[in-house]
Amino acid sequence: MTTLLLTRRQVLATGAAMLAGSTLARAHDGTVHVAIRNLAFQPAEIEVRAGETIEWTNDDPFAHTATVKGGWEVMIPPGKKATHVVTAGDTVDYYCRFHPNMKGRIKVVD
Ligand SMILES: [Cu+2]
Repeated sequence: MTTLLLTRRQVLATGAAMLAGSTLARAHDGTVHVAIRNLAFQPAEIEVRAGETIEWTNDDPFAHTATVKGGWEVMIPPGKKATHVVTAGDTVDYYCRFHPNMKGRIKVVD
């Protein structure tokens, strides 16, 4: 029983650490970098300010997109980079049109 509780706490602590790590991709030069590798946005969640640029680098050998349903879309060819300038209303979830399991989130902060 005690062992089980400890295990649960350890699992919760690990999850919290992973969440904290996901928001560490803050920009210092006005550009936030997101890598695309093995069908995943890395990091999947980023925080940006309005006016900053998100730059995706596609390290996979096939095309991806960053697509916001009902909003904008950026095409990222294999081996290339593509950018999007963040606007104030851009707190959005996005995905890849070709691989809908690829998901990312952009949070605009002040
Ligand atoms: Cu894709």
